This record gives sequence, structure tokens and C-alpha cells, in this order.
Amino acid sequence: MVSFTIPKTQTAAVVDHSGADIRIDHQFPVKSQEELLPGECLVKLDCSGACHTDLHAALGDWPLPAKTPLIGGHEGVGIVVAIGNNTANSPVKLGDRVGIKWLADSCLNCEDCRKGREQNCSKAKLSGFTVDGTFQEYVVSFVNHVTPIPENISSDEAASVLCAGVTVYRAIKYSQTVPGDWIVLPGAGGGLGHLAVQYARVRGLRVIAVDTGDAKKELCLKLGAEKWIDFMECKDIVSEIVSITGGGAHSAVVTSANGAGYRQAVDYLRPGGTLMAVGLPGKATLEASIWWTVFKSISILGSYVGNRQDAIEAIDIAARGQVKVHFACRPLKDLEDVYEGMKAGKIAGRIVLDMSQK
Ligand code: 8ID
Ligand code: ZN
Repeated sequence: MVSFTIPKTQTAAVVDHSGADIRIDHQFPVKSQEELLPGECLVKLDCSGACHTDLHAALGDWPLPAKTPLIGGHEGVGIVVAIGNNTANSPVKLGDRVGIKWLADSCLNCEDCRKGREQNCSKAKLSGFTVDGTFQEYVVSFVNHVTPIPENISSDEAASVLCAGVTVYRAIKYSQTVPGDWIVLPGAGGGLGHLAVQYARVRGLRVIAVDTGDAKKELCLKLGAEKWIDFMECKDIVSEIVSITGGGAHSAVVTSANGAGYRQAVDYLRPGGTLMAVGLPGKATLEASIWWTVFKSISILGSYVGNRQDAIEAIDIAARGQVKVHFACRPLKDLEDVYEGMKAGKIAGRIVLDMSQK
């Protein structure tokens, strides 16, 4: 049987209280195998993506508070190095490479879990929000919810599929679109958005990418967007989209981190169109005209991460090379600087934190 030596301490990026800067702690305790509860596993992480959600959590942007002190992070990939005693029927074993996603655990027995909306389980545990996440070398997670990572994708390529990828994959899956339809992606140059461009292409959709700046423009067009709109430059986004699509888009999957990306979406959708709400500004409201929403038979749907099956499907598409995360690697200690880049909207694609570089 494989066995692993587990150190007593590790390096972790800690937020002591909401709004505090990141503190890099080189002596943060690691749970021993004996301390793990049944159903828990310890994963030695290779890397973790940094999602805008981690920034919202660190800043306390949302109506729900994160735990503090908090170790954020929910796009981790690593090896299972320990499993809690008395864990029954574990789907993973020691040495398996697995992914950690936002949904760390759920009861699997309630109505939401039974219907495949595990993320809405009232007992859900959230990585990097209600339980410590992947901005550390060793994370405690849960055997039933970690995602098996196929061999033909590296850990750093897989990491951001686990949140950004799964989330947009599911939003597009439920967007009621068919091949040949037009999809508008506000936020297309960001972490979620650049993967949305690719998952939309895999589905045969025609993509209008909306974001700002040359780097994001170049990235979106390279990844298969047919049209680009710079939201800082375009004077009239609605008429631009209506003209490109000959009457309005079939769907919009909004991944902008602020409310502005949602504005006008109902106006540029064609009758029967679907607005998928994904970006999570904490305080903004969606000011859609009720009259036009009804008159045009518009669907407005919230789409929140994905379940275990969505994760397996999204990672499979990436492992087959059809979707690629565009990322740069940085050491964990650079997390604060990564957050600054995110606030300024300077990151095209994703940053992946490499745990081997402390
Ligand atoms: O389950 C979910 N629904 C889920 C899962 C994961 C993340 C939701 N999110 C949320 C995050 O919490 C965040 O609010 O999705 C949002 C985007 O996350 P991200 O992709 O990790 O953020 P990013 O890399 O910073 O990308 C955001 C992009 O939006 C653009 C920015 O330029 C950036 O490229 N953007 C903004 I800010 N305003 C815009 C606008 N008005 C805009 N693009 C178009 N129009
Ligand atoms: Zn995320």
C-alpha cells in the first residue's frame, strides 16, 4: 500500500479578517491522518487557480460572510495523501490525483442533492469560504466530492477548469441554445469568460465577446470568438449586438464581476432568449424591464458552479484538448499582487499558483 509522509506544518495564505491583506504563514498546521474525520481526505496540492470569487470572499463583498481566519482557493489539483479512518466506500484512494472545487461537500441525500443541484444543499461546505481552501500546500477535502483528474492533462492545466470551467460549462449547458445560435459573453477576457468562449465553440455556438483592452481582445479572438466588443469604447452595445446577430442574441452568459455587465442584456437578446447570470457582484441588482422580459419571453436564470457530473464533463472536454486554460504560473506568496491585478482588470485568462514555489 502507498504511504505518504505528512509534515506537521506547511505554507498557507491566510486572510485574518474580512478586508485584511494576505498573510503568508510558513508554520500553518497540517491535519494528521488520525485527525481526519470519516469521509475526509487530505490532498497535497500541486497548484491552485485564483478566482475572482476568492477576492470577493477576502474583501467580504457578499451578503454571506466567509469564515475567518480564511484560507481561500477552490481550484486546486493534487494527490490524495491520507483518508480518514472508517471512511466507507471511498470513490478515491491514496495516490489518486484529484481536483478540489468550490463545492467541497454536500449531504447527497436532500432534495437538492437528489435532483443534481448539490451546490444548493443546505449542508454544503464551500472550499475557501466555509471551510479552508486551496491556497495552502495541504487541504482537507471530502472523498465524495473531489473530482478525479484524467492522466492526459497536467495539474496546472486542469486547475481552473474546476471552478471557472465547470461554472461556464454548466451555464452554457442550460442556456437553451443550439448549434449556430449567437451567445454574448460579457466578461469574456477573464478567468470564466475565456473558458466560456471555448465551451461555447465546442457546442457550435457563435460567440460575441464583450470585455476591454487589447490583450483580452486578442485572447478572445484567438480562442474562437467571431466578434469583439470593447465595452469601454462601444457607444451602443445593444444596437451593435442586434445588428451583428440580425435581431438579437439567443443567449448571454454574464461573467463580469460587476453589475455593469448585466445592463442591457435583456435589450440585446432576441425573443425567447436566455440570460444566464453567473458573475457575482455582491450588491448589484438586475434591472430588467419587466414588460420587455414578458413581451419577448426572456428567461433569466441564475447558474451557480456545477455538480460532480458537470465537473467530470468539463474536465473531460479539457483533457481531450478541446478547451485550454490560458494561464500564467505564480508562487503562492504573490497572491496579494494577483488580487491587485484582478481588481484592476489586468488579468487576461487566469493566474495559477504553483505550490512548489513558496
Ligand atoms: O457559480 C458562479 N456563478 C460563479 C463561479 C465562479 C465565479 C461565479 N463567479 C463569479 C466571480 O465571483 C466573479 O464575480 O464570476 C465573476 C467573474 O469571475 P472571474 O472570471 O474569476 O473574474 P475575472 O477574471 O476578474 O473576469 C471578470 C471580467 O469581467 C470584465 C473584466 O474586464 C474581466 O475580464 N468586465 C467587467 I469587471 N465589467 C464588464 C462589463 N461591464 C466586464 N466585461 C464586460 N462588460
Ligand atoms: Zn471560482
